[in-house]
Amino acid sequence: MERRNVGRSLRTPGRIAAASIAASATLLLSGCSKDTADQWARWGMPVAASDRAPHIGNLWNGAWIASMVIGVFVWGLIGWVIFRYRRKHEGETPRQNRYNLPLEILYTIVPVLIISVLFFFTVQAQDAVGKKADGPVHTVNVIGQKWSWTFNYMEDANSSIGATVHEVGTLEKIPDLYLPVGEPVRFNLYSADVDHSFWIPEFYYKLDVLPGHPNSFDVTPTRVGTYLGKCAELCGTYHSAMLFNVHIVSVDEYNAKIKELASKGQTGEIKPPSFSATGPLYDSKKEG
Ligand SMILES: [Cu+2]
Repeated sequence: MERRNVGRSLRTPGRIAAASIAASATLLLSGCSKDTADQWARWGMPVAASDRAPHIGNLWNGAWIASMVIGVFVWGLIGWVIFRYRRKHEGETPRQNRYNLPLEILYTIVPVLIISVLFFFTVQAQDAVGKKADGPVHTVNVIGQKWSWTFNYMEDANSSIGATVHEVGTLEKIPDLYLPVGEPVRFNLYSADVDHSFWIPEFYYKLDVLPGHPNSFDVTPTRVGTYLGKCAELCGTYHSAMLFNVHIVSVDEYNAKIKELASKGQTGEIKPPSFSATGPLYDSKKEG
């Protein structure tokens, strides 16, 4: 009689827990819009907007799937060992398995294999993302400055613009970056002061913006839309304000926008300061 009461009192909280888990899961799933569900399918990544993003996206998804498979396997083993080898009698100690050489070799080889596979795919993705486009059609020279961005559109050779045009962002007005859809763009990144990092989340890519050490990457925007670019390096007091709007537009719209900047008199290139005179740390001759 007493035993049955104990059983019942254990079962009831168990049922309540199961019911509340089911209820919260239903609530969570029913609250999911299609966008949220799609974002889950990308393991939290935004919708890609460049030709390079799928390489990172596949690496990201693959790494999550591999981690989950390994995780479920290890959790299963842990659970199995806990139940299978639990203490059945007072004072009993399970058989200990120390200095088991084959097991220890296995413990070493398996993680090395896992890391090697991840390393292989990481290097492959890195090479694909960092590959220079053959003959980029557009070049944008970017300057990161405390605490905004300057964009120079190097369009002298573009017959429908024929000039270099710039836009300087400030803390009061975040700048707009216009990019033509489907055409390769080369970004050259310069810093006017400290380390920044140029990041467009929809490109699945960011690159350091360093004083005295120009960086560069190529990308072809693939999806028309407006996105938010950011600085991804904690660079000082107003780091969080280092935002910029990214407008991926048709080639005609792009040309029109750049011409509009030119008509406002924003022609010529804004150059980053030279760091060669500020000491050995930023000696451009040494840094190449
Ligand atoms: Cu910054």
